[in-house]
Amino acid sequence: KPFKRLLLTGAAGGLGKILRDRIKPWADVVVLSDIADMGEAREGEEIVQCDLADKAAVMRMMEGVEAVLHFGGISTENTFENIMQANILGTANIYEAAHKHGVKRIIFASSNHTVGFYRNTDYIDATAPTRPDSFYGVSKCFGEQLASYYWDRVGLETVSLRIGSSFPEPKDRRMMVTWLSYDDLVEALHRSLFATRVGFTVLFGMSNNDVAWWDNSKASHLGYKPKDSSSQFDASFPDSGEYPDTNASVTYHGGAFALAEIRYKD
Ligand code: NAI
Ligand code: 15L
Repeated sequence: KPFKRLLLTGAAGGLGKILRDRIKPWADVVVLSDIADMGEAREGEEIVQCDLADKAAVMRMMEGVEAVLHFGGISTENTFENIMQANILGTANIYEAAHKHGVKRIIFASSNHTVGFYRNTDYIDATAPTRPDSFYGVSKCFGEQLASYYWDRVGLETVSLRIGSSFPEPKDRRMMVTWLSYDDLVEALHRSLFATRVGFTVLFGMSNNDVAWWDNSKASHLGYKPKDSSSQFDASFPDSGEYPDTNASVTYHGGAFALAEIRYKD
Protein backbone atom coordinates (compact mmCIF):
# COMPACT_ATOMS: atom_id res chain seq x y z
CA LYS A 1 0.00 0.00 0.00
CA PRO A 2 1.23 3.55 -0.69
CA PHE A 3 1.42 4.66 2.96
CA LYS A 4 2.40 2.86 6.15
CA ARG A 5 0.44 5.20 8.42
CA LEU A 6 -2.22 7.66 7.28
CA LEU A 7 -4.02 9.84 9.84
CA LEU A 8 -7.68 10.83 9.47
CA THR A 9 -8.94 13.41 11.97
CA GLY A 10 -12.67 13.93 12.39
CA ALA A 11 -13.18 10.19 11.89
CA ALA A 12 -16.46 10.10 13.88
CA GLY A 13 -18.03 12.84 11.74
CA GLY A 14 -20.34 12.67 8.74
CA LEU A 15 -17.51 12.63 6.21
CA GLY A 16 -15.14 10.72 8.50
CA LYS A 17 -17.56 7.78 8.68
CA ILE A 18 -17.69 7.63 4.88
CA LEU A 19 -13.93 7.98 4.48
CA ARG A 20 -13.06 5.40 7.12
CA ASP A 21 -13.62 2.52 4.69
CA ARG A 22 -12.85 4.34 1.47
CA ILE A 23 -9.27 5.26 2.41
CA LYS A 24 -8.29 1.80 3.68
CA PRO A 25 -6.61 0.76 0.42
CA TRP A 26 -4.22 3.69 0.75
CA ALA A 27 -2.41 2.66 3.95
CA ASP A 28 -1.29 -0.35 6.00
CA VAL A 29 -2.60 1.43 9.08
CA VAL A 30 -5.21 4.17 9.12
CA VAL A 31 -5.01 6.14 12.36
CA LEU A 32 -8.52 7.37 13.18
CA SER A 33 -8.89 10.31 15.50
CA ASP A 34 -11.79 12.26 16.97
CA ILE A 35 -12.90 13.73 20.28
CA ALA A 36 -16.05 11.59 19.95
CA ASP A 37 -16.38 7.82 20.18
CA MET A 38 -15.35 5.90 17.04
CA GLY A 39 -16.28 2.41 18.13
CA GLU A 40 -13.88 -0.52 17.95
CA ALA A 41 -10.78 -0.49 15.75
CA ARG A 42 -11.18 -2.80 12.77
CA GLU A 43 -8.39 -4.55 10.92
CA GLY A 44 -5.79 -2.05 9.66
CA GLU A 45 -7.05 0.71 12.00
CA GLU A 46 -5.80 2.39 15.14
CA ILE A 47 -8.03 4.64 17.18
CA VAL A 48 -6.89 7.72 19.06
CA GLN A 49 -9.66 9.58 20.89
CA CYS A 50 -8.39 13.03 21.79
CA ASP A 51 -9.08 16.75 21.64
CA LEU A 52 -7.15 18.44 18.83
CA ALA A 53 -6.59 21.35 21.22
CA ASP A 54 -4.45 19.00 23.38
CA LYS A 55 -0.99 19.56 21.93
CA ALA A 56 0.73 16.67 23.74
CA ALA A 57 -1.94 14.22 22.56
CA VAL A 58 -1.68 15.46 18.97
CA MET A 59 2.12 15.14 19.12
CA ARG A 60 1.86 11.51 20.24
CA MET A 61 -0.77 10.69 17.65
CA MET A 62 1.45 11.94 14.80
CA GLU A 63 4.30 9.50 15.48
CA GLY A 64 5.23 7.62 12.29
CA VAL A 65 2.43 9.24 10.30
CA GLU A 66 3.27 9.97 6.64
CA ALA A 67 0.24 11.98 5.53
CA VAL A 68 -2.82 13.53 7.16
CA LEU A 69 -6.43 14.02 6.10
CA HIS A 70 -7.41 16.78 8.51
CA PHE A 71 -11.21 16.70 8.81
CA GLY A 72 -11.57 17.19 12.57
CA GLY A 73 -13.02 20.33 14.10
CA ILE A 74 -16.23 22.28 14.41
CA SER A 75 -17.95 22.08 11.04
CA THR A 76 -20.53 24.89 11.17
CA GLU A 77 -20.81 28.32 12.79
CA ASN A 78 -20.27 28.45 16.54
CA THR A 79 -18.92 30.87 19.15
CA PHE A 80 -15.48 32.31 18.53
CA GLU A 81 -14.28 30.74 21.77
CA ASN A 82 -15.24 27.23 20.66
CA ILE A 83 -13.96 27.74 17.11
CA MET A 84 -10.68 29.06 18.49
CA GLN A 85 -10.01 25.87 20.46
CA ALA A 86 -11.08 23.22 17.97
CA ASN A 87 -10.26 24.82 14.63
CA ILE A 88 -7.57 27.42 15.23
CA LEU A 89 -5.56 25.86 18.06
CA GLY A 90 -6.42 22.36 16.87
CA THR A 91 -5.15 23.00 13.35
CA ALA A 92 -2.02 24.74 14.64
CA ASN A 93 -1.29 21.66 16.76
CA ILE A 94 -1.74 19.41 13.73
CA TYR A 95 0.71 21.46 11.64
CA GLU A 96 3.35 21.77 14.33
CA ALA A 97 3.16 18.06 15.14
CA ALA A 98 3.29 17.20 11.42
CA HIS A 99 6.36 19.36 10.97
CA LYS A 100 8.13 17.89 14.02
CA HIS A 101 7.40 14.35 12.82
CA GLY A 102 8.43 14.94 9.19
CA VAL A 103 4.97 14.44 7.68
CA LYS A 104 5.14 15.08 3.94
CA ARG A 105 1.63 16.23 3.10
CA ILE A 106 -1.64 17.33 4.68
CA ILE A 107 -5.02 17.45 2.99
CA PHE A 108 -6.94 20.11 4.86
CA ALA A 109 -10.73 20.00 4.85
CA SER A 110 -11.26 23.68 4.21
CA SER A 111 -14.59 25.13 3.22
CA ASN A 112 -16.49 27.27 0.76
CA HIS A 113 -17.12 29.52 3.79
CA THR A 114 -13.60 30.96 3.28
CA VAL A 115 -15.18 32.76 0.31
CA GLY A 116 -18.78 32.75 1.50
CA PHE A 117 -19.38 36.46 1.03
CA TYR A 118 -18.96 36.36 -2.75
CA ARG A 119 -22.28 36.66 -4.56
CA ASN A 120 -23.94 34.35 -7.01
CA THR A 121 -22.86 36.63 -9.87
CA ASP A 122 -19.15 36.18 -8.91
CA TYR A 123 -17.07 33.44 -10.52
CA ILE A 124 -13.80 33.08 -8.66
CA ASP A 125 -10.63 31.01 -8.69
CA ALA A 126 -8.07 30.19 -6.00
CA THR A 127 -6.35 33.57 -6.40
CA ALA A 128 -9.46 35.52 -5.33
CA PRO A 129 -9.04 37.13 -1.88
CA THR A 130 -10.83 35.22 0.83
CA ARG A 131 -14.15 36.65 2.06
CA PRO A 132 -15.13 34.54 5.06
CA ASP A 133 -18.77 34.59 6.10
CA SER A 134 -18.49 33.41 9.74
CA PHE A 135 -16.00 32.73 12.56
CA TYR A 136 -16.02 29.23 11.12
CA GLY A 137 -14.98 30.61 7.73
CA VAL A 138 -12.31 32.76 9.36
CA SER A 139 -10.91 29.66 11.09
CA LYS A 140 -10.64 27.88 7.73
CA CYS A 141 -8.81 30.93 6.31
CA PHE A 142 -6.44 30.65 9.27
CA GLY A 143 -5.86 26.98 8.48
CA GLU A 144 -5.10 27.81 4.85
CA GLN A 145 -2.66 30.57 5.78
CA LEU A 146 -0.96 28.30 8.28
CA ALA A 147 -0.60 25.70 5.53
CA SER A 148 0.88 28.30 3.20
CA TYR A 149 3.37 29.31 5.91
CA TYR A 150 4.50 25.75 6.69
CA TRP A 151 4.95 25.13 2.96
CA ASP A 152 7.05 28.24 2.36
CA ARG A 153 9.03 27.89 5.57
CA VAL A 154 9.68 24.15 5.88
CA GLY A 155 8.31 22.51 2.72
CA LEU A 156 5.35 20.74 4.33
CA GLU A 157 2.83 20.36 1.49
CA THR A 158 -0.92 20.97 1.70
CA VAL A 159 -3.90 20.66 -0.54
CA SER A 160 -6.56 22.86 0.93
CA LEU A 161 -9.81 21.33 -0.23
CA ARG A 162 -12.50 24.00 -0.03
CA ILE A 163 -15.42 21.61 0.23
CA GLY A 164 -18.75 22.91 -1.06
CA SER A 165 -21.58 20.73 0.31
CA SER A 166 -20.66 17.08 0.69
CA PHE A 167 -23.79 15.16 1.55
CA PRO A 168 -25.62 12.22 -0.07
CA GLU A 169 -27.82 14.71 -1.98
CA PRO A 170 -28.21 18.48 -2.34
CA LYS A 171 -30.68 19.85 0.24
CA ASP A 172 -31.64 23.15 -1.43
CA ARG A 173 -31.16 25.24 -4.56
CA ARG A 174 -27.75 26.46 -3.41
CA MET A 175 -26.40 22.96 -3.03
CA MET A 176 -27.18 22.32 -6.70
CA VAL A 177 -24.14 24.58 -7.24
CA THR A 178 -22.01 23.59 -4.25
CA TRP A 179 -22.68 19.82 -4.13
CA LEU A 180 -19.74 17.42 -3.87
CA SER A 181 -20.71 13.75 -4.09
CA TYR A 182 -18.93 11.29 -1.80
CA ASP A 183 -17.34 9.56 -4.80
CA ASP A 184 -15.98 12.89 -6.04
CA LEU A 185 -14.74 13.72 -2.54
CA VAL A 186 -12.75 10.48 -2.56
CA GLU A 187 -11.45 11.30 -6.07
CA ALA A 188 -10.34 14.74 -4.85
CA LEU A 189 -8.55 13.22 -1.85
CA HIS A 190 -6.92 10.55 -3.99
CA ARG A 191 -5.59 13.13 -6.47
CA SER A 192 -4.48 15.40 -3.67
CA LEU A 193 -2.58 12.66 -1.85
CA PHE A 194 -0.95 11.09 -4.89
CA ALA A 195 -0.12 14.03 -7.19
CA THR A 196 3.66 14.29 -7.48
CA ARG A 197 3.96 17.87 -6.28
CA VAL A 198 1.32 20.05 -4.70
CA GLY A 199 3.21 22.69 -2.69
CA PHE A 200 0.35 24.74 -1.35
CA THR A 201 -2.68 24.19 -3.57
CA VAL A 202 -6.27 25.30 -3.15
CA LEU A 203 -8.85 22.97 -4.74
CA PHE A 204 -12.57 23.75 -4.71
CA GLY A 205 -14.48 20.62 -3.76
CA MET A 206 -17.45 20.46 -6.10
CA SER A 207 -18.87 17.85 -8.42
CA ASN A 208 -19.32 18.39 -12.16
CA ASN A 209 -22.49 20.44 -11.59
CA ASP A 210 -24.22 22.40 -14.36
CA VAL A 211 -23.67 25.71 -12.58
CA ALA A 212 -20.38 26.55 -10.86
CA TRP A 213 -19.19 29.56 -8.86
CA TRP A 214 -15.61 28.28 -8.62
CA ASP A 215 -12.90 27.73 -11.21
CA ASN A 216 -10.37 24.96 -10.49
CA SER A 217 -7.91 25.85 -13.26
CA LYS A 218 -5.27 26.91 -10.69
CA ALA A 219 -5.31 23.31 -9.41
CA SER A 220 -5.12 21.63 -12.83
CA HIS A 221 -1.84 19.92 -11.81
CA LEU A 222 -3.88 17.69 -9.52
CA GLY A 223 -5.86 16.24 -12.42
CA TYR A 224 -9.11 16.20 -10.40
CA LYS A 225 -11.96 14.96 -12.60
CA PRO A 226 -15.36 14.90 -10.89
CA LYS A 227 -17.78 12.36 -12.35
CA ASP A 228 -21.08 13.17 -10.66
CA SER A 229 -23.43 16.08 -11.25
CA SER A 230 -26.22 17.60 -9.18
CA SER A 231 -28.27 17.75 -12.40
CA GLN A 232 -29.73 14.35 -11.42
CA PHE A 233 -31.63 16.31 -8.71
CA ASP A 234 -32.91 19.07 -11.03
CA ALA A 235 -36.53 18.10 -10.49
CA SER A 236 -36.24 18.65 -6.71
CA PHE A 237 -34.70 22.13 -6.96
CA PRO A 238 -35.65 23.73 -10.28
CA ASP A 239 -33.69 26.74 -11.52
CA SER A 240 -35.73 29.95 -11.23
CA GLY A 241 -34.47 31.10 -14.63
CA GLU A 242 -33.79 34.59 -13.21
CA TYR A 243 -30.43 36.34 -13.46
CA PRO A 244 -29.24 37.05 -10.90
CA ASP A 245 -31.13 34.34 -9.06
CA THR A 246 -33.17 36.02 -6.30
CA ASN A 247 -33.66 32.85 -4.24
CA ALA A 248 -32.25 33.90 -0.83
CA SER A 249 -30.36 30.64 -0.37
CA VAL A 250 -28.11 31.52 -3.31
CA THR A 251 -27.48 35.23 -2.75
CA TYR A 252 -24.08 34.44 -1.27
CA HIS A 253 -21.76 31.51 -1.98
CA GLY A 254 -21.95 30.72 1.73
CA GLY A 255 -25.77 30.76 1.78
CA ALA A 256 -27.28 31.22 5.24
CA PHE A 257 -23.88 31.41 6.96
CA ALA A 258 -23.52 34.94 5.57
CA LEU A 259 -26.70 36.07 7.33
CA ALA A 260 -26.23 34.58 10.82
CA GLU A 261 -25.74 36.73 13.94
CA ILE A 262 -22.20 37.18 15.20
CA ARG A 263 -21.79 35.03 18.33
CA TYR A 264 -18.50 35.79 20.08
CA LYS A 265 -19.24 33.74 23.18
CA ASP A 266 -22.22 32.06 24.80
P1 NAI B 1 -18.80 16.75 11.35
O1 NAI B 1 -19.14 17.84 12.31
O2 NAI B 1 -19.79 15.66 11.13
O3 NAI B 1 -17.40 16.10 11.77
C1 NAI B 1 -16.37 16.79 12.42
C2 NAI B 1 -15.77 15.89 13.48
O4 NAI B 1 -14.74 16.63 14.15
C3 NAI B 1 -16.77 15.45 14.53
O5 NAI B 1 -16.81 14.03 14.60
C4 NAI B 1 -16.28 16.06 15.81
O6 NAI B 1 -16.45 15.24 16.96
C5 NAI B 1 -14.80 16.28 15.51
N1 NAI B 1 -14.25 17.34 16.36
C6 NAI B 1 -14.82 18.54 16.66
N2 NAI B 1 -14.06 19.21 17.54
C7 NAI B 1 -12.98 18.44 17.79
C8 NAI B 1 -11.85 18.58 18.63
N3 NAI B 1 -11.66 19.68 19.38
N4 NAI B 1 -10.95 17.59 18.66
C9 NAI B 1 -11.13 16.47 17.92
N5 NAI B 1 -12.18 16.27 17.11
C10 NAI B 1 -13.10 17.24 17.05
O7 NAI B 1 -18.45 17.47 9.97
P2 NAI B 1 -18.28 16.84 8.50
O8 NAI B 1 -19.42 17.25 7.68
O9 NAI B 1 -17.91 15.42 8.58
O10 NAI B 1 -17.01 17.68 8.00
C11 NAI B 1 -15.69 17.22 8.17
C12 NAI B 1 -14.72 18.35 7.87
O11 NAI B 1 -14.96 18.84 6.56
C13 NAI B 1 -14.87 19.55 8.82
O12 NAI B 1 -13.59 20.09 9.08
C14 NAI B 1 -15.69 20.53 8.02
O13 NAI B 1 -15.41 21.86 8.40
C15 NAI B 1 -15.23 20.23 6.61
N6 NAI B 1 -16.26 20.57 5.62
C16 NAI B 1 -17.37 19.77 5.45
C17 NAI B 1 -18.32 20.10 4.51
C18 NAI B 1 -19.49 19.21 4.21
O14 NAI B 1 -20.23 19.53 3.28
N7 NAI B 1 -19.72 18.12 4.91
C19 NAI B 1 -18.22 21.34 3.73
C20 NAI B 1 -17.01 22.11 3.99
C21 NAI B 1 -16.08 21.72 4.89
C1 15L C 1 -19.58 23.57 5.48
O1 15L C 1 -18.46 24.06 5.60
C2 15L C 1 -20.17 22.72 6.55
O2 15L C 1 -19.20 21.92 7.20
C3 15L C 1 -21.29 21.84 6.05
O3 15L C 1 -22.01 21.34 7.17
C4 15L C 1 -22.23 22.61 5.12
O4 15L C 1 -22.83 23.66 5.83
C5 15L C 1 -21.41 23.15 3.97
O5 15L C 1 -20.32 23.93 4.42
C6 15L C 1 -22.23 24.04 3.02
O6 15L C 1 -21.86 25.20 2.82
O7 15L C 1 -23.22 23.56 2.47
